[in-house]
Amino acid sequence: MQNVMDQFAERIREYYENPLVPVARQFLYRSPPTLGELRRPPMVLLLGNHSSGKSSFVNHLLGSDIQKTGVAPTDDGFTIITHGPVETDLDGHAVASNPNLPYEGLRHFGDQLVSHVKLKLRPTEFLQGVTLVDSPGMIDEAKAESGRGFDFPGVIRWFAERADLVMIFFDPDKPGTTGETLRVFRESLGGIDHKLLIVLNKMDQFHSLHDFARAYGALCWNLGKVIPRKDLPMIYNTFVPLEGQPRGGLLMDDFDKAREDLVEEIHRAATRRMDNQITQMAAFAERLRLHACVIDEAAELYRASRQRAYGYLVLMTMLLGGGIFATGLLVALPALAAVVALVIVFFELVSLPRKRKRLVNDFDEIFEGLHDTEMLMRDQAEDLRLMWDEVRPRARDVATKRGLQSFERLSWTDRELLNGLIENDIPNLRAELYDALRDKAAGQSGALSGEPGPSSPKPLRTDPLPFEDDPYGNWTGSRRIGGEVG
Ligand SMILES: Nc1nc2c(ncn2[C@@H]2O[C@H](COP(=O)(O)OP(=O)(O)O)[C@@H](O)[C@H]2O)c(=O)[nH]1
Ligand SMILES: [Mg+2]
Repeated sequence: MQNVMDQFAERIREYYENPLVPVARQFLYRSPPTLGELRRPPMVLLLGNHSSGKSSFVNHLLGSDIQKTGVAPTDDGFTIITHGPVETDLDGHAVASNPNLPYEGLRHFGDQLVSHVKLKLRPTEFLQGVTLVDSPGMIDEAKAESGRGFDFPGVIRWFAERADLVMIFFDPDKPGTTGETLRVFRESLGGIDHKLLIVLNKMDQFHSLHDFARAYGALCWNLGKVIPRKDLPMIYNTFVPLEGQPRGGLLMDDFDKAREDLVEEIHRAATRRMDNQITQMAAFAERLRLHACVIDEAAELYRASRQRAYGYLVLMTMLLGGGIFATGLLVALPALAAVVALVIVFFELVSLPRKRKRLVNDFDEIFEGLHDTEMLMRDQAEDLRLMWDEVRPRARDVATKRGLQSFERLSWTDRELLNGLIENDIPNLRAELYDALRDKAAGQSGALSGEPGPSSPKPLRTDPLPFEDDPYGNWTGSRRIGGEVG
C-alpha cells in the first residue's frame, strides 16, 4: 500500500513541478506546499475538553504511556507524536526552527505558543503510518481569555487544516458546553467538517440508558448549533479501556466496536491524505488559473494600448516629419523632436501608469469577460465567482506592486497544460486512486490496511487550502527561473 501511495505522491509532485510552480512564479501566485509538507505522513489531530480522554486514547493506540493523563488539567500544550528510530523529545523551539520538519509555520503564532509545543519521536510501528497531535483541553471562555497567551483557535485551525483527520472528544460531564469548544467549532473548523470525527467518550461511566440519552441529546443539541449541516454527523460512542476500570451499566460490546471503527478510520488516514493532497492540488491549480488568466488578460490589454499609443506617435511623427522635409522647413525639426520626447515622457509618466491602474481596478470586469467567454464552459459559474472573490485581493496586490508591464505572456503551452491538469489529469488521478484502493480492498479484506470502506474516502472538496508564505521553499526542479520575484 505504501508503495502505491508513494507513486501517487510522486505524480502529485511532478504536477507541481510542471506546470504549477513555474506558472505560480511567473504570476507571483502564493507558494505551493513545500516538499516536506507533501512528504510528511498523514496527521490525526485530537481535540476536546480537558480530561475527555484524548491522552488516554493516544496511549491506548500506541500501547504505552507516552502521554500523561489525569483528571486535573495535565497538559497545556500541543504534543506531536511521530515516528523516529530512537526515543527522543524535542522542545518547540527546536521543532519550529527545523526546516526539515513541516512545523515552521507555527512560529507565526509567537514564542508563547512555540514554548507550548513538543515533539515526541517514538519507534512505535503504529506511528510509521500516522502522526498524532494531542492538544490541550478546551476550557471555559473566561479562563481561556486570561490563560493561554496565544491565539488558540488560530493554532487549532493551523493544525486542523493540515490534519487528515480531526477527532473531537466529548465526555459525559461536558458534552460540548464549554465556551471554548463552541468557539473552536466556529472559528477553527469551518469548512473542514468532512475531516471531523466526533467521539463521545467514557461510555463506561454511564449507569443507565437515561444518563446516556441525556448526554447524547445534549451533545447533539450543542453540535447542531455549530455545525451547519442538515444531517447529524456520525458520533462514535466509546470508551478507553483502562486498567481496573469497572464495566459500566450499559452494553459495552457496541462501544468496543465503535472504538475499533475509530482505529480503522485512523488507519485510513493515509488514503485520506492522498485524497486531501489531490484536493489541495486541484484547489491550488484552479485558483492559480484564475489568478494567472486575469492578470495575463489585463497585461495583454495594457500591451495593446501601449502599442496603439506608440503606433499613433510614430505615425504622427512620420507625417509631420514628411511635411517638414517636403516644405523644406528644416528649422522645425528640433521642435518636432522636442514634442516627440515630451509626448514619450507624458506616456511613460502619466498616461500609461494611469492606464495600468485603471486596468487593475477593472479586474472584476476582466474576470467577467473571461468568465463569459472561456471559463464558463469549463466550470460551474457560481463556484468560479466565489473563487474569484478569494483570488482577487492577491491578484490586485501583485499587479499593483509589480506593474502589469512586467508580466510575461502566459504561453499557449502553459495554458493548455494548466487546463489539461484541471480538466483531465487531476480527475483521472483521483479516479486512479479510488481504483487502486478498490483493487486493494478486493484483493485483501483486512481491516487495518488503509483501504476505504463503503463510506470513505469522503466526497471531494475544493476548499481553499493553506500554503506557507515562504517563497518556493525547497522546490528545486522547476523548469524556469524567468519571471522571478522582483
Ligand atoms: N472511566 C473512564 N475514564 C477515562 C476514560 N478515558 C480517560 N479516562 C480518565 O479520564 C481522565 C482524563 O483523561 P486524559 O486522557 O488525561 O484526558 P485529556 O485531558 O483529554 O487528555 C484520566 O484520569 C483517565 O484515566 C474512559 O473512557 N473511561
Ligand atoms: Mg491530555
